Amino acid sequence: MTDDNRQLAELAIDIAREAGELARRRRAEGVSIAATKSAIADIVTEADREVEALIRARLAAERPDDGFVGEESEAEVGRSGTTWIVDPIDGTVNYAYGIPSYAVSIAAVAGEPDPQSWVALAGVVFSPANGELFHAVKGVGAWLGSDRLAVNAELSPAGALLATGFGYDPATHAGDLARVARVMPLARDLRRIGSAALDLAFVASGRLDGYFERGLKPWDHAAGALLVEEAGGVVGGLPGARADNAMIIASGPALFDRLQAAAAGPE
Ligand code: LIP
Repeated sequence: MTDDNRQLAELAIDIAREAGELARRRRAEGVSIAATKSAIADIVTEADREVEALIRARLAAERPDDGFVGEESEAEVGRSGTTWIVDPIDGTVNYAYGIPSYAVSIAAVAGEPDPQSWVALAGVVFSPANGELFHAVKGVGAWLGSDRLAVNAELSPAGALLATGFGYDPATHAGDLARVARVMPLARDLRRIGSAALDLAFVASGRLDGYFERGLKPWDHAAGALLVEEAGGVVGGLPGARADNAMIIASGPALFDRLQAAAAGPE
């Protein structure tokens, strides 16, 4: 099984590099907004759609029996028991504004493509703007390039360096800000990077002590969550739940319970 997971990761790495180069090239040529989705701020660019089409075509050619769940196209049920969970450009608003913090996120999961039940087997988060490629293989480990990753096991006396995000719907912002106020006593500072996939990759690599956010979609966190877990971290949702749209919490073991309690808030 581990060799199979390694092969899934190698395929995802190859596809992520090709997809990321397309995204970077399109960004340099100029980006156009194709449509808005859940809210006026929830945009999709022509590049999002083109990059997802490339990823989907490569996976269909290499693994025709697998399922596919992507941010920008219809889901497809597979016959193999493996499903690919894809965000072609995570950090779309950054990408549209020319902020170089966006990533191609590709994960392979076993079982139903449901964050409450899937088993992540392999995950890749690729940052085309600086060429950093993070990947994880279930039961083997997580890497940035060829460097093994580990979450921060110890916290600074100054507090935790945390990251979060805010929803596209302005009606959710008051609740998100109240959550930040509850969490800040744990923090030395807060970052809002604008890509959940990069937030999770940075927790896995020790660049952040923890990350929390409400409102993510499965493709935002599928690959990054495996990076954190394979780097010795803990990923969860609200107390008693796995990471999902309601909440994701990711950190080293020493911080997780306190961060989850603060982010979840009063019962
Ligand atoms: C984004 C996430 C980010 C979140 C944004 C958005 P997208 O995903 O990566 O963490 O704060 O609201 O969901 O839309 O760029 O794929």
